[in-house]
Amino acid sequence: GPVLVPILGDQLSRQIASIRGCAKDDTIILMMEVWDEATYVKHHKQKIALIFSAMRHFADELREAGWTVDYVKLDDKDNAGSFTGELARAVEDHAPRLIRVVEAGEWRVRQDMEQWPDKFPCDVQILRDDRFICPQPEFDEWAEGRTELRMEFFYREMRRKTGLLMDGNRHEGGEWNYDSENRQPPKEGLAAPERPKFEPDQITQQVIELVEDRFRDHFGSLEKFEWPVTREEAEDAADAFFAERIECFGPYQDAMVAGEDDLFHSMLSTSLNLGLLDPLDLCHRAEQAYRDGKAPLNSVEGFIRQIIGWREYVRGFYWNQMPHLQTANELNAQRGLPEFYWTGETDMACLADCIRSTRDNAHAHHIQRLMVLGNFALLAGIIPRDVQDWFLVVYADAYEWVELPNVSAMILYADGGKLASKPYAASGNYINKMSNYCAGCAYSPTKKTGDGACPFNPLYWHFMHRHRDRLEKNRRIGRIYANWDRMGSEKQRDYLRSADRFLDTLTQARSGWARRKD
Ligand code: FAD
Ligand code: DLZ
Ligand code: SF4
Repeated sequence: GPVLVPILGDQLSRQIASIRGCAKDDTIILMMEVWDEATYVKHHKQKIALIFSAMRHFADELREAGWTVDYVKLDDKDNAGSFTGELARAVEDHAPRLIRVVEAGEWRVRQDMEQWPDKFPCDVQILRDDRFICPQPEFDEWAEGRTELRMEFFYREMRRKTGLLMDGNRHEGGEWNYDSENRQPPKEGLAAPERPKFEPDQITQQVIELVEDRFRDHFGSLEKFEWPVTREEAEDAADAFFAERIECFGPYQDAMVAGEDDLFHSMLSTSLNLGLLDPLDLCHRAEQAYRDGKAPLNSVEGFIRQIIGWREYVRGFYWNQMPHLQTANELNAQRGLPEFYWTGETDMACLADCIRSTRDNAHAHHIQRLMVLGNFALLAGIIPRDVQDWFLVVYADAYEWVELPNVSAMILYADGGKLASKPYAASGNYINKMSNYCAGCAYSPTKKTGDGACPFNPLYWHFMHRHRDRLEKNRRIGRIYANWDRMGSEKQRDYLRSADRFLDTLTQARSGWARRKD
């Protein structure tokens, strides 16, 4: 029989290891739209549409290149509903001598995959996903014996390994990291050049109809579907970023402007995670922009750090820390997710805008995820599992390997500080400085307690107070308690009472938004 090559929805690259070295006349490529994957959480409608459309386009691209593709659509009458079930059907149909597959990106799927050698009457080869720069054994070796894992040191290793922004052994410009130059607040009227929008073609339109029909009760809007769905479109999106936006990417990386949903961000995460773009290739192009004098070092270094630093690092961290990362709750957070995360109905202007963008675009940029949506969840003590489900559902770029470390470890400190040196807790002052949200808000960021005070202010002290035992010992945050003690007990009581009163007003989300009840 032939070689059977299953390609999962986030493996849409013709350079993927499972296809490399196969012969066209001896290989059947299997792609599967399955109910299990589409509903293990109730993904944003745009996320499902994006993945199905990109899968269908990729199958066409493979066929045009001469490959044989067995493509199973969601509505095909005999669809078994799961990867393993569909693979069993394909094994019946094609009687392969070998199944050759690249390891799944997510724990859940890899558990299933590891059963395949026992389940099927042919050889099964599970290959390493070499789209990532750092192989897992290399990460595990680096992490071994360290109690704290810090991105910065890992990142330097990746710079040496890839030679990006290196001049022999010297790092470009004399600093490894230019983050301190990447924190400019938005100027009045700050806006970015329009990025290319990709009109849904016929394939995408069909998929959108399918999603409207079959996933009606999922979160999110499908009105504005503008994602690149092919490698060609993704390359166009990257071209536009390198031509028009990378210059300001660095300085305004942490800025937020109401109604400006992308600013100078690349908007390439969905394409990277699907496999339409290659991470290392993007980094080389960024470096070229710097060498050509088209973009400053702080922008280019920042962009490269997000990819060979953060992106590689969270992936290594995920596999290093699973499965307990999923259940870690070191701060013992016990409050259910507030309903407004789904409805956007809150008087807090910053949160309302971030949730609107999330609903309309299946996207929010990094600092919105971290310092608004994440910061609130941290301060309010929301149950990690609830927050994880929300982030996994709502973003078109969300896969557990990248979502979970960012949510559990980066924003919630639920891992007790293995990944982050301190919780990213901030009061309204930070959001006021880095955005124009507060001018249009029912609350005042300068009012500390009582009616009309920005809820982030009392929540910040409530958080610090309730975690004093743990955080006071932390070098990077412990000094805060001197300010708290200096306030005196009356002021402290004001803060705590204001926070409690606010927390009492939160309505918990009804169940059924994130997971199916079946
Ligand atoms: P840019 O700002 O242009 O950055 C360039 C690239 O760097 C991104 O495309 C992405 O691939 C990578 N990158 C940047 N930051 C991170 C990071 N912290 N971790 C991993 N990669 C990073 N990113 C996802 O791809 N999927 C997720 O599910 C996801 N969940 C997140 C949850 C939280 C709570 C936080 C704080 C961040 C999360 N991120 C996630 C990281 C980041 O917010 C997105 O990658 C980014 O907003 C995507 O937009 P962009 O392509 O315009 O990014
Ligand atoms: C996210 C997703 C969705 C919604 N649907 C599918 C699908 O029907 N078929 C598929 O192959 N992949 C899908 N994916 C992406 C997978 O969840 C992703 O490839 C694996 O979870 C990675 O481990
Ligand atoms: Fe957000 Fe507070 Fe500013 Fe309102 S005042 S926008 S709640 S930070």
